Amino acid sequence: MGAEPLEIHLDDQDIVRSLGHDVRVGLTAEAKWLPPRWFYDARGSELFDEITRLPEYYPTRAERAVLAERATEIADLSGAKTLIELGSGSSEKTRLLLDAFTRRGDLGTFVPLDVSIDALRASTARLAADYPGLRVRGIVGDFTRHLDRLPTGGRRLVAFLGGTIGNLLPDERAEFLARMRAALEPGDWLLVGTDLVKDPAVLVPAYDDAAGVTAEFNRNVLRVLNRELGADFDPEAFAHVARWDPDREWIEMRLRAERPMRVRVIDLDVDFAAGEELRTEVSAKFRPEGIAAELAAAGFRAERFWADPDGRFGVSLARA
Ligand code: AVJ
Repeated sequence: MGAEPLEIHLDDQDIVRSLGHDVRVGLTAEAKWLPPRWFYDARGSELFDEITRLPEYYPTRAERAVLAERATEIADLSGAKTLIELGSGSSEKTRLLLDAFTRRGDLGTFVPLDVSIDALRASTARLAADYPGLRVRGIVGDFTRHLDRLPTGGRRLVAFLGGTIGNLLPDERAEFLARMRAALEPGDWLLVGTDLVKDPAVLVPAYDDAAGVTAEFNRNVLRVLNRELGADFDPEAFAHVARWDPDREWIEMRLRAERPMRVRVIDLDVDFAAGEELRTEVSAKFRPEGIAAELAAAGFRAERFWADPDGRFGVSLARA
């Protein structure tokens, strides 16, 4: 059947407009910040793939262990005909689900949605080649903005893996889950992966690896700003910071200006004091009871929760 042409809801103009908006809001704020979605250009998506193979970065392996064990159960319980994956990236772990659905002879369509057109092009081509008979409909879009563009009809399972839901702030997360629920019909399912609260001695190195790949990934957002908005950041003048916030139970990635700087972005002069930090990502860690409560508050029925044997990462299956 092969991959269909990508459906593009985020074109270059959109990207520049919405990146410009985020820069105006985030870089003029008292405490500077940028949303993490801008990491994922072609290079950023590659760096993230590299992160998933680092010894310190356990979430990908832990989630894969859960999916390997539960994929058949997920396919049986949901009986889905369409698998939609939000923030799909390379869709590597999703193959475990595709294999289980294929064994049932059930799945008709796979719909990966991602902000990175390059990552999607590569993954849809590979998947179409490896799963003959599967209809692959890639959507270039942002899961916080384009939930209304998901295909309707048939029983759907929406997979939101990797712990990416943790990149949303608590109020954004509640809004996202409510909108997700509204986009689904009774009988549809949501599968969501969440990294779990654990010892900061394990958490922090996962976001500050010895090889410095995460530091490069973090600085990549400045390269994106330079390219897309003609900014003049010197990425090397920013140090990578990963910090555990024990009250909010999240990891923050920051970029710390190593000297005073004035950076030109669009029509803004952005001043950094020496040592000033720019927050580039929040990655929330969860407790099982908290996840269940958030799903219920959004109108989902949490049916299953599985963690890997070391209790590092959880996967929840909920019914709309
Ligand atoms: C893919 C968003 C889940 O938050 O762990 C990896 C991204 N950031 N290392 C995460 C990330 C730094 C990752 N998510």
